Amino acid sequence: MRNVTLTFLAFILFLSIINAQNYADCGRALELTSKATYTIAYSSGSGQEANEIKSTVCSEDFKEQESTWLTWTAQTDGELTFELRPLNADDDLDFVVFKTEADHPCASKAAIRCMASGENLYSTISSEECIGRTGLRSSATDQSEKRGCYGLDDNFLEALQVKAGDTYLLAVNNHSSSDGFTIDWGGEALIGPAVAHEWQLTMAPNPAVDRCTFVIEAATAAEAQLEIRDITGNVVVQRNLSLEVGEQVIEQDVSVLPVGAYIVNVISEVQNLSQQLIVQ
Ligand SMILES: [Ca+2]
Ligand SMILES: [Ca+2]
Ligand SMILES: [Ca+2]
Repeated sequence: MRNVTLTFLAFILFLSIINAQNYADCGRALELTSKATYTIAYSSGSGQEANEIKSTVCSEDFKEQESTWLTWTAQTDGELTFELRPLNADDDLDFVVFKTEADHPCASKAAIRCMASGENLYSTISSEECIGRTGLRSSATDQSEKRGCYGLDDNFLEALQVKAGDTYLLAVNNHSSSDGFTIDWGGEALIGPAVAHEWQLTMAPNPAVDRCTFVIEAATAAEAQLEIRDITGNVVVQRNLSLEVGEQVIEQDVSVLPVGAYIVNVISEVQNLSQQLIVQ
């Protein structure tokens, strides 16, 4: 039994640790499909394309060094942060985050975060803050840190505010060793394949007595109007809605409506939805 357990544990370890030498080029970036913790175990060199990061806002000469390229697409809107933890705790990692287009990512990438801080060479000023763990976090307000470790440098940059469907690239360099790193995630946004939304209106309970819950599934964000009409076509309830992509729940008091059949309409420039509601 012990052997079976050890074999199983070894298999799990094999699954979660990824050899990075295949991911040293933008065109072969490792696609991350969830906010799981990934360990990129080893990286050597800069791949077949040796200078893909090029000059960015935080360094005139940001060359690839033991580089690893990762990519992901945001699944939902919101804040997204990550922390890179070098497997050698005191390694000096640098990174650049690019926003890009999914259909030609390497040609269209634009740097939006750039981290180059690290050791102060030939200086007695402490560089403790600028080696080891690095990444993006909610409390940071800067979008780049230059080489060395000066002023308010703390190895962390401002969080991303992502939109569903946006694609990102992350290039990570290791200036100290060819050992890898672990990436952990934070923020409420999800990453992974796009979730398909369709327009839909459901309501419960139906028949309703006092209250009815409308659930609207929207494929795009839209300003909309919810109206309830009686069987003669008179509007008896009218409400303005700001629909977001996805499911939203709207509570409606129907206790003042006379018993009978009604039509519930959700009207927007994009889509109209309609259902019959019975009030008892
Ligand atoms: Ca490369
Ligand atoms: Ca660094
Ligand atoms: Ca900072």
